[in-house]
Amino acid sequence: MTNGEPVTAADLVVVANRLPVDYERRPDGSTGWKRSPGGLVTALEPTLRAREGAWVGWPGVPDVDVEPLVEDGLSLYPVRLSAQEVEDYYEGFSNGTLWPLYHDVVAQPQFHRHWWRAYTAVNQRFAEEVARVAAHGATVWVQDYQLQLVPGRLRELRPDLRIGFFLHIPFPPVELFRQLPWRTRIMEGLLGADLVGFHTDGGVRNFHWLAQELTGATPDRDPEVVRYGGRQVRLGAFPISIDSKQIDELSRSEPVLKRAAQIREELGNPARIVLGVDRLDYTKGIDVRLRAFHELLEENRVTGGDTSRSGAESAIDTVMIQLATPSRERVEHYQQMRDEIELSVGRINGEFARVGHPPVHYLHRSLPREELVAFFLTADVMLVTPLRDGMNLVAKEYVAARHDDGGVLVLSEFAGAAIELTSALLVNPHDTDGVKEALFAALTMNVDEGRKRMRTLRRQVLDHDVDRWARSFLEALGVKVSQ
Ligand code: ADQ
Repeated sequence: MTNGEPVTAADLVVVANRLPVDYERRPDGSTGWKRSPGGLVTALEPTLRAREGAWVGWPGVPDVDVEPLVEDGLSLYPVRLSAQEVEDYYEGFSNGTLWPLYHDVVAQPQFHRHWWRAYTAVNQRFAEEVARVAAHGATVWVQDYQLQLVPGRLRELRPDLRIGFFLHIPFPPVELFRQLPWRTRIMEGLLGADLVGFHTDGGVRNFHWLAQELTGATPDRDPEVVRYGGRQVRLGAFPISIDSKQIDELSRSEPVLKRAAQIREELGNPARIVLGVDRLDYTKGIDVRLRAFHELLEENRVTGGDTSRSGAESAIDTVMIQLATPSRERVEHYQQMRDEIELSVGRINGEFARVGHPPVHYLHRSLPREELVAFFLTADVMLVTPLRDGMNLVAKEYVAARHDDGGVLVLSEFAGAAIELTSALLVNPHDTDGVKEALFAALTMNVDEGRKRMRTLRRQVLDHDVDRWARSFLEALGVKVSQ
């Protein structure tokens, strides 16, 4: 997989917490690289190749020194993190402070000075690595909340660079951001960029106000620009998307179609299948949808296999599937949440299962792409109920997979995706009755109405793919993007 020499003066540098490959120590003692292809790398690959690009990031394993490498034509520059830094910078400040704070404090953020110190040290290291590999006048695109100090540090080290920053999670309301003891330092870090991008206009507005309030930045005649340090910093909303065409094509392929039918059969051909797919995270509202489903079972409006229950004669035979990718398993809050979800699943199945027919199927693992698309294709209702989400790609993936115009999407109004996917059934995830009624409405929706809604959703998702997202960001940054 590895070939050629890494570029030494890259014209375009992407910086992210993780490289698009993971370093692996195999059981036999050998080491190697495993690709973890995400939407970002797929979207950026052609541009990175065309411009002699490089990617700077952590290889996913602490305390290893790895040389720069070339992977499928991309130059990769690993940044070393110690085990202590992973604990303090990544699990601590990034995921224990910023993640809950930026997601409307749905969990309590913790403020620890030693976490902050690790965050600044690691951001400094990332900035230094970029400063080493970027050619004179190069463009640098910094990704996400783990690296908010990189633009500012990089500008000090390399004023010749053109710097963009994109935040993949929500940028919080003013009152919440102001809780952060290091709020001014973070704002100054971000203002080191020439362009700061968010998923939504709400993020742009919050940032615009805070920049003035905390750093003395001044507004410009252009409402999407602030002036800071004698420079103009452009702000903008760039809603991220997916490789829609790839998912659409996959969903039409023979093996996926077959597998979709097979899944339904394995579930005992229920009248309706409800699906949830998430990284196991407390922001995703998995508990919300389990509660709504549980109440529908209790009210005999749906039945999960036990048709002999008295009062359930006219209930809709429904199975719920929850697929959850393991995530941040060393963080205590995540362990607790996993226990709570598994308790709820056990309770629902204990009350409503018939032998061999549990109403909730729960898989705590990551699935291959083809398998995931087969699940999307067989699900009559997709439940996406985060309490807060920057965008939520799962909602868009479900839509892209429904080439048959079938299926109904129930979507939280607190996901960034709700701004574009207005033909979904939008719900407030804090309102259990509202989620329950929307789920029931989705289960009983008239076929024509469902298809009409799905067609509208598909037009949006197929027209606005991840390639268009990357292109529009880079163009706003002033980069000429290759066709
Ligand atoms: P995430 O919080 O990780 O992303 P999301 O946008 O939904 O959330 O992306 C999750 C990805 O993981 C999807 O591509 C999904 O298919 C995949 N996935 C989830 N469960 C899976 C399973 N069991 N098996 C296989 N794959 C699974 C962050 C922000 C989001 C923002 C993205 C992109 O939190 O708000 O949309 O970045 O900017």
